[in-house]
Amino acid sequence: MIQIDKSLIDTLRKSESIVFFTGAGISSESGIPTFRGKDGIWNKLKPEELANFNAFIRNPEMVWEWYNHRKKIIHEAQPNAAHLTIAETQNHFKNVTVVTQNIDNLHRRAGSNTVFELHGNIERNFCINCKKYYNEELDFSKGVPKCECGGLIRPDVVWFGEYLPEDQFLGGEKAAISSDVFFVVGTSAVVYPAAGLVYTAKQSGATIVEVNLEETPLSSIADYSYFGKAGEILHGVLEEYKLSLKY
Ligand code: BJW
Ligand code: ZN
Repeated sequence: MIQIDKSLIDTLRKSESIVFFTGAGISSESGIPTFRGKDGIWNKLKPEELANFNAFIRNPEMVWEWYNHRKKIIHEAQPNAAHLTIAETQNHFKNVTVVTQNIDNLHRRAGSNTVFELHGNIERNFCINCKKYYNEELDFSKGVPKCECGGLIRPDVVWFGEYLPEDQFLGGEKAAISSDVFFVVGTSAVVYPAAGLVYTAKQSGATIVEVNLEETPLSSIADYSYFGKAGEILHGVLEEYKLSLKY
């Protein structure tokens, strides 16, 4: 059991606005593979071959195969202790915002109310030609599904070289600027502009708390770093916080 610093609990007791900035590591305890690191899917598959628009145009079947495989895993997954603890913090703080790079919907399924999704959502799809949304189950029986206009349908996720959805990024940035405590959970923090929000929060005066299995490029700017499983550490922080309220 990791010791949570008393000074962090004191800071939390004075805090109104908490942000949880999350990445693939938070969902790994739900059985969803991460991208990088020891068990990352990109040890086997190269990101540039799959997570970009040119790859999709070159080989839409292969890219869809990858997303359908992940969709199946995501549908079978359940929110874990980390997602549930984050949702529970809503009972204790005035403003709790989740800013996630994940496309798996698990924060909402866990009960988090304010969630900004920086890299899209695997539940949605749209036509690359006319941008019409297709959020119902797609039919792959005749190959890659097409829009009524003839355009290919793609998942509504953000690939390399693509802009992040502006409303989602601005929402995340606003939350970062006004946060008192900014948790960075389960992300390798190498993908931009998402990772830049941690610097935005730091420059705005937030206390940065990193939760990861290992060090990341952000560890040096974190005020607190806890190395271990997100579910256990976040649960530990909330329990210590609740305990402190009794005295
Ligand atoms: C645990 C754990 C447990 C595990 N408990 N922890 C050079 C410098 C700077 C930027 C660039 C550059 N060259 C290019 C760029 C831009 C590029 C970028 O950042 N590249 C870098 C990688 C070099 N960014 C972009 O292209 C972005 N767009 C953009 O910049 O637009 C402007 C623009 C427009 C036009 C032209 C040029 C620029 C878009 C980025 C989109 C990223 N998309 C993906 C795929 C999304 C869809 C999908 O899911 O399929 O998003 S890539 C992938 O990485 C995914 C993730 O959201 C993202 C981040 O990964 P994450 O979440 O951090 O996961 P991992 O696996 O990396 O880390 C997991 C961590 O968890 C590890 O640290 C583990 O230790 C930890 N862990 N178990 C706690 N139980
Ligand atoms: Zn269309």
